[in-house]
Amino acid sequence: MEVLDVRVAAVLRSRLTQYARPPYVRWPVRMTAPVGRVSPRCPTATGNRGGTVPVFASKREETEPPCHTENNNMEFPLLLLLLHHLHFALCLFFSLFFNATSHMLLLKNNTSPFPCNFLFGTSSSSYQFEGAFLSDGKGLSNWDVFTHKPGTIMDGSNGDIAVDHYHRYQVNKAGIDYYNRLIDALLQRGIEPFVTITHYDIPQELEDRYKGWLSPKIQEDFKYYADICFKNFGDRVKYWVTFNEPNVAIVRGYRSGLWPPARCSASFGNCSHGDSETEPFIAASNLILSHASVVTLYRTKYQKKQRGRIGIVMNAIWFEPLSNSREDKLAAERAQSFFMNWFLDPIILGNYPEEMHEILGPDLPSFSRNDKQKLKTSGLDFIGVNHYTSYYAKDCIFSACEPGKGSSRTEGFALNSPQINGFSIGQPTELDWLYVHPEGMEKIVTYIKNRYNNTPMFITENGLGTLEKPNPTIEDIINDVKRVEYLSSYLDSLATAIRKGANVRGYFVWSLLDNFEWTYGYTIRFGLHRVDYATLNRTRRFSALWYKQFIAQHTNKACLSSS
Ligand code: PNW
Repeated sequence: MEVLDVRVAAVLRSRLTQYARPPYVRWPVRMTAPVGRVSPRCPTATGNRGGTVPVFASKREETEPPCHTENNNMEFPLLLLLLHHLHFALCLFFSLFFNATSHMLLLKNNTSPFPCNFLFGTSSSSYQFEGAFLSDGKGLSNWDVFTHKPGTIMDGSNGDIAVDHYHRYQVNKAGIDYYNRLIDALLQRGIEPFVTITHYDIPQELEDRYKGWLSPKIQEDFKYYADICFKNFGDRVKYWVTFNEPNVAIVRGYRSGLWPPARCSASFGNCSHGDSETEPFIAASNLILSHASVVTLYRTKYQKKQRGRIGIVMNAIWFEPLSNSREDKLAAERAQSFFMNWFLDPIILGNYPEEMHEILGPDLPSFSRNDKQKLKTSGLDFIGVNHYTSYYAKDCIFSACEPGKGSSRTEGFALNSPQINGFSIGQPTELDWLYVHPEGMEKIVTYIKNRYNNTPMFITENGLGTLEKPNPTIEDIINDVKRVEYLSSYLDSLATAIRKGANVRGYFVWSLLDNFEWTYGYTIRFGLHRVDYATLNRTRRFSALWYKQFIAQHTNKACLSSS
């Protein structure tokens, strides 16, 4: 009998008040650490099936004997379900489904398309998981302040407690201790921490003092904070991410104003301050240069000794032209340039996309010679890709578009939306921005491969958010077949891109647990494990078992076939 467990994601955060850069900058500092490295060649039973934090298959090195049969993998989940839930009919359904889906994607000779040492994992973020918002001297973040304002979050909630990870994961001492213990515990279990230095939230004090990302001063503070992270954790952390989805944070913070610091102009949203036409580009420029400063710092002071890699994570939507017309194809290109390439081009290629220069003119801040030099020598080691959905893109230069979302100059005059003129890019879900379009995974990965010279990629997030019925039964809670279908179809599409040569090194599901879904509060659930918010108890969903099984099959096959 075998157990192969998924892997845990962990959220890391340092509570660094005591290290504050003078006079008293407080990065509450959220570091997200997804991922587990799972490369069990021949997993054995661990007996660990419960608890709040799942613990998993350890890293097994190439010296381990090869696994015998794949059939063994089926016994444990089936038995576990039978014993634990006594829902016999349900279990039978699950086990049949397991058998049917977890063998998917194996190639004819029974090998997996995912290369040896491919990392499978799940992801999470500190604000969404940790809670403990005033513990251990942590300062307020811009998200703490934002969520406490009435009317900002759908269900009136906030991340004060979130899923209580800060307390539930281990003894609650000061922040650095917390992360040290967490990192050590992950490594002991063969799980590779993948640490995001900033996942949206920044100290409110920096907003108050100099308007956060609108000021170039933030570069020094961000560098100071990152230095503390490298110094304290870099001996064990080998994958660093400077920012999570700066494209989403900046668009929502400075164009639509839906997220902190809630700045926009009147035609873009309902804000008391801001300028949607110019501020997003100023904020992005300071953020790009902050990334470059921190990468330079890592390269010059730490990388040689610590031997880690550093990258950035982008939200990556695949933009499909609405029609075959040349205009719509160019519009899809522009939509991509104004969303993702806006950040990746300067970091990897040294300047903003040409279309941005043409359309924005002087509203696009230019990089000084010094900045360009810094960008050129820093770059990145990998691109993190958060991919969930695809949108249609339609031209608004040569044809008329309704004014409003998507069609503005700030988005390159490319109307982009999952539904245009009654055409829907895929199956809608319970989230208004998420439509199921698995082909988008292959397309976006291939696009990034071609544009950025096949830089190594990690799929740092992919997953499905769902609503839960009031008073759910146990079956409602654990039977998340839709999530399994979503994940398996996107993995299938990813496998195609890898077979065709994309340099993808890992894939992490968003998310390990249900958690605080930003302006949706706790109403939307992305977890492989369900959280009961009254008790904070965790319950494993079907998708967690399915993913465990999937990882086992693919990890083992890949390594056997390449050895
Ligand atoms: C990501 N979109 O956000 C974030 O990194 C996570 O914190 C978040 O919980 C997760 O995805 C699920 O939403 C996104 O509009 C925000 O395409 C917006 C989009 C996608 C992802």
